[in-house]
Amino acid sequence: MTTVPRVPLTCPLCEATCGLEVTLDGDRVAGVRGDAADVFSHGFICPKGASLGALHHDPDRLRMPLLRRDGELVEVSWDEAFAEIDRHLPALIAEHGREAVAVYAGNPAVHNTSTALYGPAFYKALNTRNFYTAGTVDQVPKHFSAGHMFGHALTIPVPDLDRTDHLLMLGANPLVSNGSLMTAPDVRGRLKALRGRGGKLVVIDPKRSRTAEQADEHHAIRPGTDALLLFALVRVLFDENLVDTRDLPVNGVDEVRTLAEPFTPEAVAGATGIAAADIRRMASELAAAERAAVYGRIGTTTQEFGTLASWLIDVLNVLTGNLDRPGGAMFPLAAAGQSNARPSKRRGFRTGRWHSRVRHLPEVIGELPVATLADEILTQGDGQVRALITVCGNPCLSAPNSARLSEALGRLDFMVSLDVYLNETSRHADVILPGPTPLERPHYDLALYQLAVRNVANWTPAALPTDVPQEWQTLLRLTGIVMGMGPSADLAALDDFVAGELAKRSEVPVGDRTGPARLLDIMLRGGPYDLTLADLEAAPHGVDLGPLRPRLPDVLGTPSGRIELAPPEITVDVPRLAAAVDRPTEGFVLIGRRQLSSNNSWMHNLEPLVRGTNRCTAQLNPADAARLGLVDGGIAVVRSRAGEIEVPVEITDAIRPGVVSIPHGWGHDVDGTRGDVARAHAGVNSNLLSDDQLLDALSGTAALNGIPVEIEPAATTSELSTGKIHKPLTVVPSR
Ligand SMILES: Nc1nc2c(c(=O)[nH]1)N[C@H]1C(S)=C(S)[C@@H](COP(=O)(O)OP(=O)(O)OC[C@H]3O[C@@H](n4cnc5c(=O)[nH]c(N)nc54)[C@H](O)[C@@H]3O)O[C@H]1N2
Ligand SMILES: Nc1nc2c(c(=O)[nH]1)N[C@H]1C(S)=C(S)[C@@H](COP(=O)(O)OP(=O)(O)OC[C@H]3O[C@@H](n4cnc5c(=O)[nH]c(N)nc54)[C@H](O)[C@@H]3O)O[C@H]1N2
Ligand code: SF4
Ligand SMILES: [Mo]
Repeated sequence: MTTVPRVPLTCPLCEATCGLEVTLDGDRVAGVRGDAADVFSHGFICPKGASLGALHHDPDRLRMPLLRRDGELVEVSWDEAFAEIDRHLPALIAEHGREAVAVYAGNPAVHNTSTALYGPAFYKALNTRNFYTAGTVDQVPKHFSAGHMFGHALTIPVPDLDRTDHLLMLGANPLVSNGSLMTAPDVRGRLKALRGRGGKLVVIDPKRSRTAEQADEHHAIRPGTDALLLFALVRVLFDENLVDTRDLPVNGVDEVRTLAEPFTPEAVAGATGIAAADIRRMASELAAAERAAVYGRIGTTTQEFGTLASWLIDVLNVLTGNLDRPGGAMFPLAAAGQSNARPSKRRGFRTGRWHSRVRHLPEVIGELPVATLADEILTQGDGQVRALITVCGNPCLSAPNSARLSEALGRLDFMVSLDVYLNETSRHADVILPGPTPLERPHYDLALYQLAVRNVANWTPAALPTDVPQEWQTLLRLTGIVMGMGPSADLAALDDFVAGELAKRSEVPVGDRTGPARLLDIMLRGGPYDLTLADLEAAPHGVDLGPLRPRLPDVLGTPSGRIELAPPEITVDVPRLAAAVDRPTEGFVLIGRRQLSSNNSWMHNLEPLVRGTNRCTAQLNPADAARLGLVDGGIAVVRSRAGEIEVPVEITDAIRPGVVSIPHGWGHDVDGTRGDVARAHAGVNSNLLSDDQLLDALSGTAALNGIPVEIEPAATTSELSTGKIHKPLTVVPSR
């Protein structure tokens, strides 16, 4: 065997798109390190990227399909697996209709060139309105606000991190998460540079997070109240004549002024826990900064007022004149797939084109809220969901009230999981179809370059060959099945069709490659930089397309052609926020946190990652712990409307009083999964506590932060029981 040193690979695990260098020893991964020559990440790597070799070699990872026979999931050939799906899925659709099949696409589906490019063809063939993704436990409020303000759901401004002088950051911890809706490898280095050039970083977070520790200023806000704080900042800008929208084309400034009236700093100080004087100073410093940006993430989206907070963040960017200018909040322009790259037809943005059957929740960006998936499965009647296809998702750990969802998945007639592990979700499947590892597939980050703080493009080929079919092939086979072509449709013909359609839309020749390479080549050719895939192949460390450039007004897709600062679809929710000003502030609320060596729910079977400092603990303030009689390392019972868990206590003064922080993605001790390492480091599933009834009213996104809970010491501290269901499960009968 020959040694192939240093194969470049873009890491697909999170949004940072780091360039890595894989050292191979034959077909073994000898090491993974940061690629110093990468045009964007310059050698940065985190523990997860460094564990790609461990993922590749994990003996528990699936390499062959699993099929349920006599209740047991057993390994079968690919043909047997597809034959089984062909026996069930078309018949089920014929009998119960298309809405009887639901799809849940999880987070890695966005980070995977195969699923990103060929998932849509399959979903289109399925044509079900029961389409769910991890977006409704994540960023959908931002799509909602961006859609109405700028005319397209993906026209989301990102902080111009490398040039700003002042960054106001809410509900994000990029030193741990490595950035989100802000593709920026090495955020630590970039924030250091910001402060090095005399800039200021202000962090708003109930916890003194790692990012807050590096900030000039940190305010421990009460969870769920960011929209109040943001509105008060808006109000101060108006009061003190600090509004300066430059020459931005913007409607609705006066409406916002009126809407902000009730939210004086004094009025919101009690609810937010931030002093009025601090709010006034924050507003004037934001306005005074030469170049400033306001940025918010998970803590501002997955909460009760997620859409209002997401909107107000960009309202501040507009009112301070920082939208679309260097050092402010800018619109990236990716080389491929940027949905707003061409001048828009200005059709505007619509939601609620259909509604969920049981709770009548509106569609947003073609999706229904995953918080209601269990309702759709458990509630009998026309249109009941009877089959589910998960694509790179683990909703049994990531969705709210996951005990109820898990119960629901157990009642499906048929379930298929495209997944690389037999885990908490895929254990319910009748067929599991695995895919290749990140080392066995080419990568181009179609989604995340659209949110990058610098315009870059990088294609890396597969580092290793594989026997596992590429997921685009699997998805085309599934497409053939639901189109009635049987389990062995002509994949080349289907692929030609998909490519042909894309080429037509992009107005470029279809080209002669196959699979994602061809689709990407078409997108690059039709894209704003006139690149080809061959250009990217010739640049293994990436192509740097330069800093972000102003894109107004062409980037706007609103019917008016202007920024809509006060869209009625958003402002309709302001009275609900106003009512929150006087809410009682006693009682505990639950928030989440991310951990450096953890990736949502699914890399816990890798020894190098669980060995570290990840601990699935309930973090509590010392004063709260003392009052409750809890000691560090002792066991607390945490209870919500949805459920109850027992979890070890970690006492830290980094947490604001009245708040308990538990990371999500743990709870690997359920029956029927494969993964001894994960089981040995099981932790507890915090989504047994999050509530499927607690949603951001506008977007249907789950409020995973700010959940009311009660806490008490466990009766016995000897044994950890995990995941008692607090409320009995009910199956809603048909009406
Ligand atoms: N309480 C609480 N809950 C949360 C959050 C929170 O902050 N607090 N965060 C939410 C957020 S932001 C997100 S994005 C969601 C994530 O929610 P999900 O997307 O549902 O969950 P993941 O943990 O990302 O699970 C990914 C699944 O994909 C599989 N997988 C990984 N790589 C591949 C691949 O290449 N191919 C295939 N076919 N499968 C693959 C893994 O084995 C795993 O089963 O969780 C949400 N849940
Ligand atoms: N290592 C690692 N990296 C990841 C992931 C992972 O699981 N592990 N997941 C990836 C995914 S899917 C995503 S979406 C991104 C998310 O990226 P981030 O949004 O940066 O995620 P977190 O690190 O959870 O940071 C959220 C912060 O919000 C705070 N917070 C909670 N509630 C509130 C609130 O009401 N108001 C305010 N102001 N703050 C609040 C929390 O204390 C926490 O510090 O991370 C990605 N990167
Ligand atoms: S920061 Fe994200 S992209 Fe970079 S190495 Fe870590 S997981 Fe991969
Ligand atoms: Mo996410």
